[in-house]
Amino acid sequence: MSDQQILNLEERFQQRIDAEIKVEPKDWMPEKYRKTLIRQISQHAHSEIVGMLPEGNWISRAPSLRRKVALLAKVQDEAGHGLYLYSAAETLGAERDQLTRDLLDGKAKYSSIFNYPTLSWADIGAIGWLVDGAAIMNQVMLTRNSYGPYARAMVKICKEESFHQRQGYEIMLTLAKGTEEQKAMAQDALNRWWWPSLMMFGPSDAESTHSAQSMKWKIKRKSNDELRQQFVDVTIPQADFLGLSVPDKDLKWNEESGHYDFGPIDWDEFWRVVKGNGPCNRDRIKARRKAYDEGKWVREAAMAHAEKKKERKAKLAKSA
Ligand code: FAQ
Repeated sequence: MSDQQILNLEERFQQRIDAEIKVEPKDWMPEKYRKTLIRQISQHAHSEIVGMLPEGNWISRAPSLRRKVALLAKVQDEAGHGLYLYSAAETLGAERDQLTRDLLDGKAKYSSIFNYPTLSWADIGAIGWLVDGAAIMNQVMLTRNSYGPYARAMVKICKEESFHQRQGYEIMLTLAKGTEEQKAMAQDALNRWWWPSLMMFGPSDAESTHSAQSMKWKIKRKSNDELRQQFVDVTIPQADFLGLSVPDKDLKWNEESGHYDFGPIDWDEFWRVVKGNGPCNRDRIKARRKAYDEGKWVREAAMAHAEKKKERKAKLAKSA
């Protein structure tokens, strides 16, 4: 294809995006659009799968049967989200096994937030409230992203994330209205998860390398900073209702802008965690590697079963 033909195709592609027409797997798309989506969708899928680990740590220690059932269901939903997202990446030509190996080899990113430890039961409440709260804030915009399979997967994911957020907030509410010791646990969890939750939205708009192009292609509809501000504005009244306070001495309501002003984010910490040097990065990858190695026989058995089924079907077709 000549450069001019590619330029024409790109122009037509952008016009379709501007007209809010969804891109589907068999449509022509610029190679960079395809690669950007594979990068973002696979990072998101990896985040869901790695995100099961900090919570999985508390399934056997949940304080009641009801809490255990809800947490099990939540962690199971996260596995499901990972699977829808890997499937969406496959529609773009990515191979699932390669995506997994990129994660295990440290080549692919996943959300910084899952590299922090869950030290107490209150952390499960804080994750549901803050981490799922931040995830929804970002993911509601993704239900309207320009790539059809990703947008459709996000609709179901957002419904489930909303249940996750509520179960987390309910845990925080129970602790905050409980004994002094329980309230202190809830406050301690908020202290530790607040800033990492704000970091989840990614670098500031000025430092965000992909935002401009992704907004033009309507993969992203809102910038990292816009979503972060929206999250702060929604979450502070929820913290007030709990009678807890966020660990930010600069936080204050700004009458003029109609938003909360908040203090500076420690971007050195963010990049340290993203680059593999957070408190739990090594443990997380080690756990995923172990699961991959121990699951080898399951993958092999599933492949052998699929092969047998295919052969049986071919035999039946021949004899018909
Ligand atoms: N952690 O140019 P930008 C969840 C990287 S799901 C690590 O702004 P972009 C559910 C970024 O990849 C949570 N890396 O990038 C759950 C890029 O690096 P690259 C995950 C980060 O893509 C809840 C570089 O920095 N959600 O929580 C992070 O335009 C509870 C420059 O950044 C999604 O993945 C970070 N926080 O915007 C599960 C949603 N932020 O690739 C269990 C989909 C940025 O060039 C329990 N993703 N980076 O090497 C997105 O919306 C976007 O990818 C952003 C980043 C907004 C995350």
